[in-house]
Amino acid sequence: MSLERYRKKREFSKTPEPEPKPEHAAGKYNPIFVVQEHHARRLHYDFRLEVGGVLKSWAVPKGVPLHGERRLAVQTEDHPLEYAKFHGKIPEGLYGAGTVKIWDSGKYVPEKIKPREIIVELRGKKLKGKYVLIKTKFAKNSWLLFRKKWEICRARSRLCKYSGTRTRRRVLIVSSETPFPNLFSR
Ligand SMILES: [Mn+2]
Repeated sequence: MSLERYRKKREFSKTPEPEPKPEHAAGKYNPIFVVQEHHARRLHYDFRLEVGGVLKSWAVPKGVPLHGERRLAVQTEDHPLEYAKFHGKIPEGLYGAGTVKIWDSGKYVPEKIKPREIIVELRGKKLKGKYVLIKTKFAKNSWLLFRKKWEICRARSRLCKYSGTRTRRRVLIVSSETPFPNLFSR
């Protein structure tokens, strides 16, 4: 994975964004994730996951969902790990001009990291639980991002006994959101 595209788009003498360091060894610790609220020409949320020494990145126009919504996520260029701490103002006229705030961050536990499908358990302050990213066929770089509820439900089978009808099942899943908000927190 290369940071070439990240470098090409930026002039590090002008932007406050970090210049990538030469290399990062992939550690054994749990990798990090970050969601940056980016008030660019259009507000969007940049969702980034540490994979192989870089931050794999997606722009999510509506933000990372806390519940069951499926959101469009457009993959963007890999970013350096240092970017996870970046917040500030990218000056007018530069690529990505606008304010960047850290919306959430933390560690994650990778469950599946494939070229077209990613499943991770996020351990952020706001985002907790399993999330899925699936590459779509609609357009280049377009993915779907959503919270994986079924797994959580199965893990708590006591709460997931259902009559077998779709409706009942849905009701139980929704109601299972609140009883154990700390399921994935440390
Ligand atoms: Mn952005």
